[in-house]
Amino acid sequence: MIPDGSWTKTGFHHSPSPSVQVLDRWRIGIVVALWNREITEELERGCRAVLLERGLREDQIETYQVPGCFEIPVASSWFCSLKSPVDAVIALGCLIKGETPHFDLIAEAVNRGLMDLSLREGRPMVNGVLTVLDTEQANQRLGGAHGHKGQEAAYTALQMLELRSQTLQAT
Ligand code: DLZ
Repeated sequence: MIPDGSWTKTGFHHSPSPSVQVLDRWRIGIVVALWNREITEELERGCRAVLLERGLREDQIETYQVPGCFEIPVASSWFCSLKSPVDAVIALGCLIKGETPHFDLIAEAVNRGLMDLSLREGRPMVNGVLTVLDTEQANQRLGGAHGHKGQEAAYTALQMLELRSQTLQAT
């Protein structure tokens, strides 16, 4: 079930229907990493379900699949350099901590990459990458005790696009 917006431990998740501007004009790119695929497929499913349920059309949402989280920032940048760039990107992936420093290095690279891109492009890059110790922690974030991070990423993108509409009207 898709919850309405609410305050949770992790922040506010927006529920009001998006404005006409958002529904008519904005396009959203989803970049989903295929590493830990069962988990990331569910992140994407929940994310798309919220976007469609809130009124976006299928043609306003495009997905790029990448091998792993490390590839997310560059694929996100490709969304920004399209002839008709997307207005926000939602990054979905799952990093599971192993016994090497890989986890921290990739998590740091993805965070930094998305933030740099977001500031450079002036577009939201929503970070829906799970960083967990094991699959149980991941499942708790796919509709378990810690909500559904794919759905939350969708709400975050809609909330940022709504804010962007307002700031453009004010200038
Ligand atoms: C190499 C690697 C490892 C160890 N773990 C993960 C992971 O938990 N989640 C994920 O999305 N990707 C992982 N990768 C793959 C890297 O993100 C990347 O795809 C490769 O290093 C190739 O650049």
